[in-house]
Amino acid sequence: MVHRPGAALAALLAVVGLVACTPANPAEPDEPSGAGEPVASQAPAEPVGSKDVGVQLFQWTWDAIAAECPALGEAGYGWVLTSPPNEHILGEAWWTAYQPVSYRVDSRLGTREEFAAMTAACADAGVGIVADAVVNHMTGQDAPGVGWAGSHYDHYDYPGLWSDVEGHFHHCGLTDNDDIASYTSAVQVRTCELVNLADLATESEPVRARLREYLADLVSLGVSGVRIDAAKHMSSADVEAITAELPEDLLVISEVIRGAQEPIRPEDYTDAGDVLEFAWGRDVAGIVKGGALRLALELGSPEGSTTYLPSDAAWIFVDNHDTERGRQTLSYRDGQDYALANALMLAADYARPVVYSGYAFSDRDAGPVQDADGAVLDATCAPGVGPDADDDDGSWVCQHRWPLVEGMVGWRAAVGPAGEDASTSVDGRVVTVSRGPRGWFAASGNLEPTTGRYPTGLQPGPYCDVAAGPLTPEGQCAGPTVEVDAGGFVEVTIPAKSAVALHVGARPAG
Ligand code: LM2
Ligand code: CA
Repeated sequence: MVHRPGAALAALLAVVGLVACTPANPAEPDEPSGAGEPVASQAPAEPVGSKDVGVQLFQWTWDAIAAECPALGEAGYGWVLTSPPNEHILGEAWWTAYQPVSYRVDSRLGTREEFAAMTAACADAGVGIVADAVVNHMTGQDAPGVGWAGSHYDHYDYPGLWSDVEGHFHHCGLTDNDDIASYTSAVQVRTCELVNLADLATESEPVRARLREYLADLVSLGVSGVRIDAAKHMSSADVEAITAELPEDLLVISEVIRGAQEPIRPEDYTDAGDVLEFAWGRDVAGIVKGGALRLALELGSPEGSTTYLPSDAAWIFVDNHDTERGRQTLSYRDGQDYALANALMLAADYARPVVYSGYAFSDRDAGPVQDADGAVLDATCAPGVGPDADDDDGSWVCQHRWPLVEGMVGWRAAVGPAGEDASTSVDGRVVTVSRGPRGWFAASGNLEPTTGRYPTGLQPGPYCDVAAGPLTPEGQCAGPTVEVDAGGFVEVTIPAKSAVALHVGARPAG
């Protein structure tokens, strides 16, 4: 079975009851109304209600995700990417999660029951769960040990699951220690070991069958999708075989890090489903720092200078748990530039976005805050999270609640996919995006506030600037109110390296 990327997303959204619906009173993609026309005669535009935004809640417990889901759904997020849910090695570092010991859904992030309760609570809030599936490898430990749930293991022996004598592991014999030495060799990348991690023989049918069973178990627990970790280290045929029996509507997102000069390409994996496009986050970092923001909205488009995955197969992100620990992308430490990059991602027409949300760290290996037994403590978001907050190590950065990020998630949910009334214009380092009568967005790469008068497709009247955050629970603007005049024009001051965002779903009450 072949997953069709666009169809898989539509189906995911349908599963959680979020499929884009045509408003009862469709807004006309008209020119702004002429001066003198009475405002009351205008048919109000309505949000089109598409929720294609994911959020990676890195190292959040199942209980904490369940508690966050109502707010996520309210903000306009469609799904959560979790950390791996299966049994893993012991230890404080975050990356213990990437060394599986068994496929028991029992980890320091929560039990099987808690996982199931999370998928149910999130479904109630209209939010899907996508689980990170580590299926390329097992542990990288040379000494035997015991996993989180009590399973005994040795590097190449996982009793009742995998064993060397049955041929479940690769020993590539191509490098000194069987580790991958060169990414220009596809056979090394796929059959040698990634940092000593015991590499499963994913071309063999018994291995594939057991991995299919694990993914089916996740589906039985209510997931709407899976991220295939280290997909580059398996052939695309292996990924297709392992995911072949998943329900047609399940989201499959392969992690294939794009690398220059490498023979294995993200494009090779689109038959299994969607693929993460790593180039977007790398490219946007320099663009936002430089300030020519127009380029960020061209990434992946035919006018852009880069070759990316096709839009309908791609998921993009400003950073993830790996890249925030490297130097190639922006991260929460970049403050306002980072918030702006997220806003541009959410305003872009290319692909679909994944917001990242983790915890502050100075040591690359440092895990999330844990109790004496190693169980991760439930994440909480402090009031006032945002680009200027000074986060102590271990505190939850809650990027998904930063006002500009959350406001733009609501903007995207309200304006829906770019239709024929979508347009973009550039004025120096200011770029504006119009989504006809549903929304308007302006971002500035200037280092000083920029004041200007701009045309929009919005109906006249007051709108909340959601760059300052979504509507308050009382229906008030979180920040400034912007008046759209009778001709459809706005006069706004865009703060330095920031944005102004207006949409039909966020208008001041009264
Ligand atoms: C991934 N995608 O392909 C994950 O996104 C990434 O976070 C994982 O690496 C990697 N693949 C394997 O799943 C992380 C982390 C590594 C860590 C591994 C395994 O970035 O640093 O490696 O997980 O836990 C650690 C040590 C490494 C050691 C290895 C095996 O850092 O020095 O290698 O464990 O013991 C001898
Ligand atoms: Ca492999």
